Amino acid sequence: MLDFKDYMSQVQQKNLADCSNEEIYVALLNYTKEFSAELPYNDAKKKLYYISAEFLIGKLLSNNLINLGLYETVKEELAAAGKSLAEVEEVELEPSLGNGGLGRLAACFLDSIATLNLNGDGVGLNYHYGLFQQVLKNNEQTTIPNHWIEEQNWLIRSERTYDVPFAHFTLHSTLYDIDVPGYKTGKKNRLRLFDLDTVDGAIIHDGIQFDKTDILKNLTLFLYPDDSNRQGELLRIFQQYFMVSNAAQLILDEAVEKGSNLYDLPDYAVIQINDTHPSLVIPEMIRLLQERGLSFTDAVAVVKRMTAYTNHTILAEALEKWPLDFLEEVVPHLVPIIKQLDEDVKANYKDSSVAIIDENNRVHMAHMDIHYGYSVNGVAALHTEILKDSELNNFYKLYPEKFNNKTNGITFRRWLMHVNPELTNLIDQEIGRDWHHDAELLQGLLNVENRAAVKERLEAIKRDNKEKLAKHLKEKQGVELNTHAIFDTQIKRLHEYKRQQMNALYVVYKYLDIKAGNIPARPVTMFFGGKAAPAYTIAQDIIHMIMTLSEIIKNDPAVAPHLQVVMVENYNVTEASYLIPATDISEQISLASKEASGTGNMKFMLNGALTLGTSDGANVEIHELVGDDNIFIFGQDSQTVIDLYETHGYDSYHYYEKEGIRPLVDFIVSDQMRATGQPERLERLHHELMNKDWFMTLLDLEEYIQVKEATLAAYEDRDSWLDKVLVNIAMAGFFSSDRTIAQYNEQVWHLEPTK
Ligand code: 26Q
Repeated sequence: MLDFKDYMSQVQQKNLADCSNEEIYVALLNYTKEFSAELPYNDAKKKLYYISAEFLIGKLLSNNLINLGLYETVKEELAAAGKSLAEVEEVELEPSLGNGGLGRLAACFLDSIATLNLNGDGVGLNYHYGLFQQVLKNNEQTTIPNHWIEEQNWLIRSERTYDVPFAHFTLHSTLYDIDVPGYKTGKKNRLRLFDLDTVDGAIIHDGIQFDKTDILKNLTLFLYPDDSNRQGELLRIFQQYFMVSNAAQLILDEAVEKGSNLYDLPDYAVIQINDTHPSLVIPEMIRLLQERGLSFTDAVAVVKRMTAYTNHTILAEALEKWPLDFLEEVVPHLVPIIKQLDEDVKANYKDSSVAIIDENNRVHMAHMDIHYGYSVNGVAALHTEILKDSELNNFYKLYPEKFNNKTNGITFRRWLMHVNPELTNLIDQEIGRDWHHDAELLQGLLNVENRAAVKERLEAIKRDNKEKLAKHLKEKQGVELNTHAIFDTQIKRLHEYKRQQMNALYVVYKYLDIKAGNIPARPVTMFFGGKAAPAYTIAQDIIHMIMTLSEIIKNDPAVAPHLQVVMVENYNVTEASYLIPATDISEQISLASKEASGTGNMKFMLNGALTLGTSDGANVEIHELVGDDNIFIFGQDSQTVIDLYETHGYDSYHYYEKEGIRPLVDFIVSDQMRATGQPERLERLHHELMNKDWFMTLLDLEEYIQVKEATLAAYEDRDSWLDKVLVNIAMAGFFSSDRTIAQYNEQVWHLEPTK
């Protein structure tokens, strides 16, 4: 294939220097697609189907160029023509086909599966609108639809179509593919997204409202925002069944094409169920196998040998339990199968806590996965232990052999090479390039000969990345940053358990402290970014508190030079790629036991930020890897928290009454806050913290403030801080998703790499 410059002149008949960034983007998109089209698929007898309601792939241009080995050349050719690849990238719309961690994990996994030459595709839905766009107005979040499919895009329409039967009609699907090239492997896999041709954006009104009942027009219209409000549940079931019925038919067809007689299907296919959203694939696969001649018993046995389930949360309210009535209304043909599976369970196990259908006729999707799959995994060591010891203990006692841990990971192609090219170059210069294929080799950074010079470079690179972020945020939302400040960042979905409200209470502390005359050694800039589910009122209130504080501080000349609070609008993968490389302190402050893993924590570590966090999720493993001196840990541990829940032993009012806490919490409803913000929102949040505080913010607040102050002080010892930074980068190799995927393959999937 031609190189890009020649492709432009010969195929597109254009001179690069005369093209707009838009024209270059479209040309590069097509060039990349054509280049990738020539690669063979990974091919082996057995294939993985990673079924997920979300794939938060983010912009694809640069990552595809990196994986195809074209990045450097294209960048240089553009530069020679006076163009910037970074500016061209900005033209691409981000496909935000995920809510947060779970969706982004699926995207990192696809990259690693392809890179390890494993035959595995992602299977999901082609949402026409990704997660809503967040617009910040009057210190509040408003939402607008997030269209990402432009006329020229990454989707490749395939010929494949399936009939998907619902209670009152049958739908015909269309399948789109997106190529997933491995990193310099010369081969590829696919992300396979099912869609419906009749979907119609014209039904959207008033922001992101639409008629929830018009299935033909809305089925794949929107990705669901992780929502505590349960309206639209029926549509969610329509989506899930459409996804898994298509997936199951695809799996059967591909296996039969390769010679499966269906009894041996597990030799041809393995299904990874990404949380419970695709769990209906179990009864659907049983149904289809029966249709193709297998007995119920044989079909169940086949399915049991080919499905594996990943749990991503222990929050009870997030575990899907569908009322049997709903399933009856949408997919009545699955109900007898689910009832039979439930009866079989009840015949074997008297313990009602492991039933599939409970006494309220709710179908517990996770229970079906555990009984009828062969593997159950958590996503970090602590999380898996909690599943085994508490949340799923009754299942662990039945099937100890099914439980295993797969600590999450991130793809270093996107989260280091793409977002931080300068750091990538430094590492290449110091230890060579072998770490590109074996991330543990980053540990070589611990023994570099010219340590002092490397630390100086690390400092300079961080400064450059702060400048890039400053330029970006200036253009995007008009804020001016002081790049000499310490950058402290908390970016993730808004959730009470993630405790953005605790960080906001620190802001109150710092504000009052500066007002009292304690001027910090160096200015601090605190970044927040995250979307709140539209129906999650308290999360909206927390955004409001943060933005109100930000405004008060900005307008206070005594404080503004020392403290800045920035709420980054519409936090997504693209924003993350600016924020993470520029950050000094990574805020990972969830209530211990509640954050299954976290993956942002890994991205920050890899980019030389130090973690300020609780002993939760993968923070525990980061702590073990870097040691006490290179991380800032605070707060009650998971066992204490679990005990507090069990004994109802937490009383927020008791903590509220403490001398150091009450003034901070009461500041939320102070005259100053009321004058700038909305009293209703502020009062609700104040009331919640004082009287309920389900995620125990006040329990850890005092220690958090103390340790955060110590972290800021530690920054002032530049020499020692940069040693810590170096250790963090060097030890981050464990968190490569290549390691995670290698473990899934060795212990769960058993795929033969193609050579
Ligand atoms: C469920 C029902 C109806 C509508 C939406 C949902 C829904 C959607 C998304 C429920 C959950 C999610 C997302 C969960 C998630 O992102 N979990 C995160 O997974 C990461 C990857 O394993 C972990 O690192 C995080 O700790 C975990 O919170």
